[in-house]
This record gives sequence, C-alpha cells and structure tokens, in this order.
Amino acid sequence: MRPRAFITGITGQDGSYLAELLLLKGYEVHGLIRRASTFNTTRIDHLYVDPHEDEVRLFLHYGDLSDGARLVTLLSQIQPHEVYNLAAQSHVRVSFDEPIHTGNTTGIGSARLLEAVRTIGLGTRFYQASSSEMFGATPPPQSESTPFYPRSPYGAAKVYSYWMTRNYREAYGMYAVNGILFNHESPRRGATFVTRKITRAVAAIKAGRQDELYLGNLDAVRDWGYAAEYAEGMWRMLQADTADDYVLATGQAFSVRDFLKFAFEHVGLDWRNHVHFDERYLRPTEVDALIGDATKAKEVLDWSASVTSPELAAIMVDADIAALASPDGKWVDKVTLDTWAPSPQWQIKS
Ligand code: NDP
Ligand code: GDR
Repeated sequence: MRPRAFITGITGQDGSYLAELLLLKGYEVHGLIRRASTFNTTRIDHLYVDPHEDEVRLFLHYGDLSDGARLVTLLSQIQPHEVYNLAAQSHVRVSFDEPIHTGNTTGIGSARLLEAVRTIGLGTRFYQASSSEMFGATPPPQSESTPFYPRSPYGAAKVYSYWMTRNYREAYGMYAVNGILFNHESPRRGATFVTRKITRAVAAIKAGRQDELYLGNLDAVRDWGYAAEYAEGMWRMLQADTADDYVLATGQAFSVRDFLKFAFEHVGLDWRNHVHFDERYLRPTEVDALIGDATKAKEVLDWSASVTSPELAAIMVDADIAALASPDGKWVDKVTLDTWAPSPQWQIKS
C-alpha cells in the first residue's frame, strides 16, 4: 500500500523540501495550508498537479493549528501513516512581539495535533519539529542530553511541544519523536532570517539595485546546515525501529560575520562597504552560540550533514542571483535525490 503522510507547515521552507522528498519516495502527501488573501504556496507550486489529472499524489487542505476540531476531522479522513508537525510561528525576534500567538501556535498547536493523532487511534507515527533554540543559554556543544534554557517565547513554546511529544510517547505508547534541528537554510529560507536576508542583499547589491544592508548582532554563532539534507533526517527518524529524539546539525560553528564574509566574497564584494548596524534587529535576550553534536543521528540513522556554511552561502547567493534574473519572479530551486547514502549529494536544478 502507498504510504500516506500529513505535513503541517507544508508551505514553509522545510515543508516544501519534505513534500518533495516524500513524493520522490513514492508517498501520497497531504498538506495543511492556511487560507490567505494572497497565494502562500510559492514554495510548493512546482509540485502541484491539478486534482483533475491522473496520478495526483499531493493534496492540500485548509486548516490551522489553532483549530483542533479541524485537525481531528482531517486526520480521520486522511488516515495518514506519518504526521510531520512543521507548522509554527518560527521567527525568534517576532516571538517577542507576539508571545501569546507564538505560544498558541508553536506550543499548544502541537498539543492539538498530538491529541488529534491519539484520537484517531491508528498507530500513526508523529514527528515534532523541535529546535536548538530550546538550548538557548546552555553553552555548546549541545546534544540530546543537554539541558534546555530557552531565551525567547519561541524557545519556551518549543520546549513545551518537546515535552508534550515525549509525554504522548511515554503515556500512550505513541510513536512520537522530536527532531532537534539546528539552523538550516536554503534558497527557500524566509527572507527575514539572517542568512537569506544577507544572500538576497548580496544579489541585489551585485546587480546594482541596492547598496546597504542593516543587521543586528554579528557576533552570534550558529551551526548552519542545508535544509534539503535535513528533510531526509526527519524522514529517517520516523523509519527507525523505536521512537527516540535526535539532534541534526553539522557540528561546524560560524558567526553572522563569517556568513557575511562567505556570501559577499562569493561575488567579489567586501561586506564592510555595505553592512550597517540597526538596533531594531537585536533581541531582548540573545542566544549566543548553538553548535550541535549529531553523533546519535549518525550512529542510529546513518544521517550526517555534508554542506556547511561556506558552501551553503554560495548555494544561496547563486540562487538569489538566478531568482533576480528570472523573468516572472517565480523562480524556485528544485532538488532531486540522486544519490543519498552513504554520503548525501543533492543537486540544485534551475
Ligand atoms: P517557516 O517559517 O518557513 O514555515 C512555517 C510554516 O508553518 C508555514 O507553512 C506556515 O504557513 C505554517 N504556519 C504558521 N502558523 C501556522 C498555523 N497557526 N497553522 C498552520 N500552519 C501555520 O519554517 P521552517 O520551514 O524554517 O521550519 C519548519 C519548522 O521547524 C518550524 O516549526 C520551525 O520552528 C522548526 N525549526 C526550524 C529550523 C530552521 O532552521 N529552519 C530549526 C529548528 C526548528 P504560511 O506559509 O501560511 O505562513
Ligand atoms: P534564529 O535565526 O534566531 O537562530 O532562529 P535568525 O536567522 O533569525 O537569527 C540568527 C542570528 O542572527 C542574528 N542577527 C539577525 N537575525 C535576523 N533575523 N535579522 C537580522 O537583521 C539579524 N542581525 C543579526 C540574530 O540575532 C541571531 O543571533 C532560526 C529559526 O529558523 C527558528 O525557527 C529555529 O528554531 C532556529 O533557527 C534554530
């Protein structure tokens, strides 16, 4: 029987790569989308097939993590084998402006979905998009056994979802796992996260359309990986014999300043001629350094990251230059899984 997956957050960066990957693996994919007055499906438009055609395997359903009844109805109809909970208010800085909304979506939204999975009672496997932000102020390296010390409403909401996922596993015997993912980026990354903000600016500056870029804290250290590779790690977590929690990370640490250097130098520019400080991009409490130890994922899932920040910056700058040159502005990178194991090789196709 064809495996069926349900993805919340399918219109986001990770949801789009995961949908692509699961379709490549032969799944029937169902995604939750929010009704909006403008189209919000740009990242998955290239996967969409008119429902009147034959061989349709991607289905989109309106809904929202704030509406628990809708989640029960949908899961009852779809009867998925796997549920991936990727939906969230995912911006750390914005979570200080909207702490209640963030708690309701990023925190309690997960509880609503867990409860819906439990209610339909079909043994569905559940993946929770947990985050390195849960470690917050705890110094690196961070692994599955590192204590949490969240530094934002977003981080606190993710800690709640992490423990709810573990509790459903322990209380009800559900196959429910936390993927504790460190920062992962791509040409599909939201434009207000720092890497994409930088690479879009580099493309615009190179094209002569922009001259300045305003940023906050350049000293923050992150472990930036490539989102397409992380989607495979999520899937592998749900294929393991027993449910467990895993860190996915590259183990490589770079500062925002390093990433600036990689991105600007890729097109022969000096970032110091273009970047200015703006305090509006500072956070009330910052997370200074996140560097992951993904040994367990390597040992149990045979997953490891191959792309680190210097290469990632080049991939993203090249993609933003291509996007700027595209006539309709609808350019989306397309990824194909050519050879994954044992060493992951992904190809970007324009
Ligand atoms: P994005 O911000 O790109 O995508 C978030 C998705 O959630 C979008 O599809 C968005 O829909 C959807 N969404 C937001 N609120 C709701 C809601 N109330 N109901 C239903 N859907 C909603 O995030 P990423 O793809 O980068 O991340 C995926 C998940 O992984 C998130 O949970 C994030 O917190 C987590 N994570 C991300 C990491 C990263 O580095 N990218 C690292 C660790 C964890 P819409 O398109 O309509 O806005
Ligand atoms: P982060 O990602 O907070 O780690 O959360 P983000 O790219 O927003 O910030 C990374 C670091 O860069 C510093 N910074 C800036 N950040 C933004 N957005 N804009 C700026 O202008 C800027 N200048 C400096 C930040 O202070 C921070 O230290 C991401 C999200 O995807 C979360 O959902 C996910 O859980 C974590 O990664 C792991």
